[in-house]
Amino acid sequence: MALTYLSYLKTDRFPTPWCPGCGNGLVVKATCQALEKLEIPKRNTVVVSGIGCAGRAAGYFDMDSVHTAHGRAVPVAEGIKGANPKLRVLILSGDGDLLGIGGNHLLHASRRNTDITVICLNNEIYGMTGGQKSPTTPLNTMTITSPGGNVARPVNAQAIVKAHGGFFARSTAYHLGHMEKCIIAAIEHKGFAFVDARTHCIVNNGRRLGFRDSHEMLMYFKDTFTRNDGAAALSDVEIGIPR
Ligand SMILES: Cc1ncc(C[n+]2csc(CCOP(=O)(O)OP(=O)(O)O)c2C)c(N)n1
Ligand SMILES: [Mg+2]
Repeated sequence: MALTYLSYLKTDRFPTPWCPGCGNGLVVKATCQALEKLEIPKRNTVVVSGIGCAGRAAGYFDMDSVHTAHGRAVPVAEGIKGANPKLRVLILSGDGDLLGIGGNHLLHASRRNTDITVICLNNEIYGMTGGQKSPTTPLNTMTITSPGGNVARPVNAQAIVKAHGGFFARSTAYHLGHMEKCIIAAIEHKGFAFVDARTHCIVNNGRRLGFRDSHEMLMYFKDTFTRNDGAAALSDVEIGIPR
């Protein structure tokens, strides 16, 4: 019997711990719809997460999953792939987890071109711990640890991954059909693949920035990002799959 997207999830564990209005569930849904479209069996797929709100994702997949220590989703995924290359290994984790504490692992996994799919639930913040600035917080953005505006430039994951010949794509929680396509292409890519899945945190980020509700954050994605599939590189306000 064909699998439906919901059958990839442990729905009996719902509700998730995510706040009302959180975009993480949309990224999980797009991931499951990608798995459904690709008719990927549950048996030979492993989902790995680190720590954070996004890091809770792995526990909701009805397949082998690992909730690793903070920042360690990538090396654990590499270990799984190395031990059994027949397994398909997906990571769903946060921007802080993958690009902050785990940034060094990302650098070297992309350099090694390990055949894993990394879906970064990027809310530009450390959501779980209350809204501290993360490695993807834009310049000048106010957070609880940058009350006068973030003075550091965000990490350029696209440049890191592409410099090593890996697959990179970006989409948002508003552009769900597009996100699903990006995740499908990432899963189909042989080698290291990274999807910058922009998601919104209304409770610990958006309200501080003046958004009244999560719908306004989704409309921000709609109004800000333009599609640019096939370009050599994406600008900060573009979604797509660069060459
Ligand atoms: C070694 C270690 N350092 C710090 C923490 C505290 N901590 C828990 S979640 C988190 C940030 C997670 O941010 P991100 O990966 O962006 O996930 P989000 O909550 O935003 O989805 C931090 C710093 C921890 N659990 N372990
Ligand atoms: Mg985050």
